[in-house]
Amino acid sequence: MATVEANFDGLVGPTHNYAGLSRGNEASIRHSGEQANPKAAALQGLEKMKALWELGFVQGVFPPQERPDMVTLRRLGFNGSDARVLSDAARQAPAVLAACCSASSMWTANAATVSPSADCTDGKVHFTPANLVSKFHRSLEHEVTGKILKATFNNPDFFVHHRALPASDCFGDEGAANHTRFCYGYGEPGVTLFVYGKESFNPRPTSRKYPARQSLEASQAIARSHQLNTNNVVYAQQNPEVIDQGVFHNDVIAVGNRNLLFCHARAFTHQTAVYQTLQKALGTRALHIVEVTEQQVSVTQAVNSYLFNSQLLTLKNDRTLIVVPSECREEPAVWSCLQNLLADKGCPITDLKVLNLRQSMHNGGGPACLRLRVVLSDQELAATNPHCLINETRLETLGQWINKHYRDRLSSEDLADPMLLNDSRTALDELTNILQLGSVYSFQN
Ligand code: SUG
Repeated sequence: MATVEANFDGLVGPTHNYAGLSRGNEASIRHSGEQANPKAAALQGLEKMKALWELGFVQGVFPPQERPDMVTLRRLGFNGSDARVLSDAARQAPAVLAACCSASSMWTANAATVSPSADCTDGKVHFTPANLVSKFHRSLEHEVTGKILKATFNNPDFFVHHRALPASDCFGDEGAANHTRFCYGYGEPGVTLFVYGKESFNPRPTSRKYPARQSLEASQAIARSHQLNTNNVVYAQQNPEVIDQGVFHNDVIAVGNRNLLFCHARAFTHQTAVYQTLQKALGTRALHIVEVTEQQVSVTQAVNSYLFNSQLLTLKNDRTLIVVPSECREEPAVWSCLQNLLADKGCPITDLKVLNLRQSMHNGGGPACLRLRVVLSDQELAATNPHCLINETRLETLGQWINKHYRDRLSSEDLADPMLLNDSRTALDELTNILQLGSVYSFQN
């Protein structure tokens, strides 16, 4: 029985814009107010899916959410026609309107935590949508995320869908961005590493300047409901100092694949102990650690380039590919670090792919943010909605769909345009047909 790691990438939504909504995420603040290009953003994301599919990986697609989020705007007291709701919100509460228009669901690493069947006592794949309570604009995602996950993995013989954790900061959950699974083969039981930024019920020193988003208690709750074996679960605290330097998720400073961990030397508190605990949990076979020191690449350079927000992928010939954003080429220390790793015969990272994801990067989302990893056996893959998987026809259809519906310019003044709402609904309605998801959006009911 073959088992693969499929990557489900978020399709960028038609309202992609730069609203500066994420304090603690340096790129989001730096590019706040700039004009965005939703069409280019969506095409860049599609190119990424194409590139990985062409390399032979199983590549899935995750649709965007309905934005502007009219249900939330009405819940917040705006009423009348849709046009009236939008214009009142733009006048009275532009920041609320911007939050309700964010295309942030594109970063599917934050959509959910997924545990493969090999790790769960009941032998099924478990999904928990992330509540994302740390940021208002992202807290609006989990309900529809849950619907999309159910429509994509729609077979109770193989898939278990949990509700998001309670919507409290005590259980702040940012999904797979703080979750890494180590294993030898994808189908074998693995070790789950949960990285948290704070302990809600046992406060210890945490970040000061920027909020820590993930709580230990959230990760523990997920480990319980996913029925993970406690011997195979490791919890590590993120270094609070790096959160204050813009590392708002662990995947901005560390990435793992199979028995390889690629990270910065300042990623975790008690970093050596974390390595030892992971190695112990993995048993007799070695955990490869590729650690980059502050002298080689500073945390600031890592945050600017998103070196660690890369994807590590096992190629068919068992070599390991690293997929990085083009910003890595522009930061000399990072580029030379990558060249040194590739030249080092003892380094498990052997191949490199550079992608242009500029539109997403300007909001703090690199290659790893854009994908949700779902490990699937061949039976589970066969039970997955096939219309959500990338193939040549789907790539062509989605490319045409983007070119037909997306604008190539979007600024904050455009968010109240009722035509943007209508165009987005038309596009999403068509998309649910392409992906055969049924009615997942409120405007469809
Ligand atoms: O949650 N940016 C996202 C970026 C998420 C990146 N994901 C991972 N690291 N896995 C965030 O901060 C910015 C939106 C704006 O400012 O318009 C935003 O939400």
